[in-house]
Amino acid sequence: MAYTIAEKPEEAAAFAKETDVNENPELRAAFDGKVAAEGKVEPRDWMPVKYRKTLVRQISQHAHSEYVGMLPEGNWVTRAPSLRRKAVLLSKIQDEAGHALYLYSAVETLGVSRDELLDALHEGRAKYSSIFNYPTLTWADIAAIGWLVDGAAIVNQVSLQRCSYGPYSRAMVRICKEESFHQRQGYEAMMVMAQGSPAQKKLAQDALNRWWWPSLMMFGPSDKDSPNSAQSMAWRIKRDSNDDLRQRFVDMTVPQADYLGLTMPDPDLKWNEETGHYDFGDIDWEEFWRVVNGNGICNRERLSARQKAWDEGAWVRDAAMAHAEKKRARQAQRAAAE
Ligand code: BYC
Repeated sequence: MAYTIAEKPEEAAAFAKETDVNENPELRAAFDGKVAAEGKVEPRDWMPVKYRKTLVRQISQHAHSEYVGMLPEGNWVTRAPSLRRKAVLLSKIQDEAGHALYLYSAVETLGVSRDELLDALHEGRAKYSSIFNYPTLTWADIAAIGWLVDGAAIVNQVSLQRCSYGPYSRAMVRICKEESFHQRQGYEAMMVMAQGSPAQKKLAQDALNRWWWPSLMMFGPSDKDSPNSAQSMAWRIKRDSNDDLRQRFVDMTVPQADYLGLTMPDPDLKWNEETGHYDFGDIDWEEFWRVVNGNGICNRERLSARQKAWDEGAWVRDAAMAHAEKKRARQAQRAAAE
């Protein structure tokens, strides 16, 4: 379906104005009070229909991102340059699968089944992070993903640890611990390449050139073009704006690139003494929307890889269900005999 930014603010305004059918003012006041007091909303608490919808939207997109995010890295498992690198990459990818599981479970607490979520992904109806639609051409791309992509993810997710929805916020605490290891191993791998032979340094610089701008796009559209931010921040689902988080990432990452002796691919990047932040060049929002709308370099490949894995895993799911059924029948038989 075509998506235009211009349509979105209207949709968002209509969404915020709608009131829940049969909304009870006392329950609503209790919910608002809890959110204002930094309390956590739990699955069995009453919540506005739109709060639930927003959580399902954001957390499911996040889960799909972790799930699809295994693919660009999976591309290098058989070609990692050493046994150590291979073992680290394998466990990092397993961590991403674990993150997807925590997040799909968090969505299930909101009353949506995992099958529904995966159907939406496989049929191309669900969004996942734009970043995973770029190819991993060289080993340096794997290092750059750890350093930049996981680095950007941490900045976003540290903020989400304070999300008002309990299960999401708790999932974020655990995920952040693992992401921080991912970021460090990526930076270490990048350092080895940046300080290696001229050919290795060239690969490192090339990976930085290709991953820098897509990493900035991970934070989403500018605040002025972000239809969901205002309501999500009012409900304390999001705690910082897209632009604030993006700026935090830039400020954190530029000195790291300097330390590596690499050059940021942005001629407009410079320290601003007055603001105490780095100024940076314009993001190519056309590219961003193209990728978000399914027309990035790897969108089709990613979805067909996920669909194939799902189809080929059918016998495993069937076997697990048959085993669970047998176990249940055996237990019932034993209970009847006692
Ligand atoms: N890509 O109103 P906005 C990882 C969509 S995985 C695609 O600002 P919101 C890792 C947005 O969904 C980490 N779509 O939205 C894994 C919305 O569309 P709908 C992934 C994007 O939700 C493996 C529309 O654009 N992290 O770390 O307020 C290996 C308008 O945007 C993107 C998360 O998912 C994008 N980049 O804010 C290595 C974090 N940006 O739904 C690493 C959780 C925006 O209205 N998510 N859109 O049709 C969030 O924090 C927020 O959802 C966002 C967007 C900041 C991403």
